[in-house]
Amino acid sequence: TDIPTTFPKDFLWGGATAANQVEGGWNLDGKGLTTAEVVQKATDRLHFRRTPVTADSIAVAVADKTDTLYPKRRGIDFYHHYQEDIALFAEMGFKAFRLSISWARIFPKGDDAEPNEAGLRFYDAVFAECRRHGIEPVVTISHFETPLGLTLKQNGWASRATIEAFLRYTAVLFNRYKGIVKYWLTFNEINAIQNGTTGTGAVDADLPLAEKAQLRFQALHHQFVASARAVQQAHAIDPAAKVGCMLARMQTYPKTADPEDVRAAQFADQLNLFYTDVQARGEYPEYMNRFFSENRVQLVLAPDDEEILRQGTVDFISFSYYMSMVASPALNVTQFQEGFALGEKNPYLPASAWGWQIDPVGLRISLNEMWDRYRLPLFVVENGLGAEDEVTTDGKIHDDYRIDYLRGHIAQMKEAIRDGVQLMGYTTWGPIDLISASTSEMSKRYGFIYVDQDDDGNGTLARLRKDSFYWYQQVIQSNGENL
Ligand code: P53
Repeated sequence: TDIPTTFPKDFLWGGATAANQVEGGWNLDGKGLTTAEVVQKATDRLHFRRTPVTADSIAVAVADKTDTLYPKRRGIDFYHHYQEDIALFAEMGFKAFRLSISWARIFPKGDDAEPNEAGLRFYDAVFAECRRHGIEPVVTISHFETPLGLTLKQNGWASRATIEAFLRYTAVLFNRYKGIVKYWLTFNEINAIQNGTTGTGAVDADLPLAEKAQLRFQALHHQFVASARAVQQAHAIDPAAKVGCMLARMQTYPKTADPEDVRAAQFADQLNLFYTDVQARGEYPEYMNRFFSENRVQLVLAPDDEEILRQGTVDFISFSYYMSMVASPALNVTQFQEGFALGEKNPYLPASAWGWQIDPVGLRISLNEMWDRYRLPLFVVENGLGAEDEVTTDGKIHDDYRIDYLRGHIAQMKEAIRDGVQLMGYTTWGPIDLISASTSEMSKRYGFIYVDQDDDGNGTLARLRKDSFYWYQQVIQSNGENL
């Protein structure tokens, strides 16, 4: 049999962004507010978790018409720079551009009677620009951008009614972009329900701990059902469409060879992979029944839900990969009440300035594990290094640290392909500098393209090519041979 030795010819090289981190234009052309735009920027960069959202903080945010405390309102003004930015992606040779649609541009309150034509026209123009450059759009339908209207009206995904609102939104997208968008992702990092409002669009910061898990898993269940129905809807509207799920993969290692530590790591991996188990295999895995019962989570299921989950499994599996984790035997349900955590230090790995442990081999391990478990095509839709960059006096950015990070991960993807893993593509996170999701910083930069803007929103917004720009260009040009 043939053992592949390299990246497939049609490999989707590119980059990935999200509307709320790049677009700006937060109140233009009829767009409504999203939950992303009411989260205040973090005060501590190593504070991995977002500033909590409460009913009071939302009221303050809604009354505030500026972007001072809310950098996601300004993004990098992709709303007005998309032609220039997509042209730069094309110059690097991108085959794919992953972006999200902001639901509140299309349905400003989330469940309006009619879609907002001006919002749709923006994405028409973005997709036309991609097509002009031969770039395949990969579209995330919901990337931490629940319309605030749904939060205020029904506490977002905590309510089952949000499923219907979502399906009206997806029907508009699938009909309008039939033949234009082939690859869709339903929910970005669906396991971000662990981060509360960001993932669920529900306000739960003031709830007692025990009630948080209940709310978040119920919200998640509604997302699972919505996602499964969207898969079926997409296939009915456009038989050529491919719909994937998306997980923040947290590859976890045991701290020592002590079987208790090994079991702790296995458990942590189960709690991470369970989301994809549901979306790819069409049912909740048995181990979650024990977890739910031990943590007094009681899911409310409608009569058809299990059948919907079985019928609406995904066509491919996408995930983000930034780092690996070390399991602590103390891991329990509090992980789901307090949000993503960096966990214990791995003495064998370096970490970024934000404490994210850099582990290229972990990507090969994850790819193998996920391929073995699901036998579905995989797509790495986020990977990258957040770092502060320095512009030299001659306008250059020498980001060799970023090149090293990406080179290591691409080399390990190649190993995984040689191991037999089916890999569709690789879109790096933030091909252009953007606002960070967790801390809302501009100075946490991921891009091949530098954007002249600081954490307070000062700057010309000029776009500059970093050293990594030219490096990635030749990686794509050589189809991953020339690293
Ligand atoms: P930032 C944590 C762990 C892994 C992925 O994150 C994460 C996060 C943050 O919630 O999110 C994804 O900008 C997410 C992107 C985000 C990117 O990783 O906090 O899908 O929206 O920007 C990087 O450095």
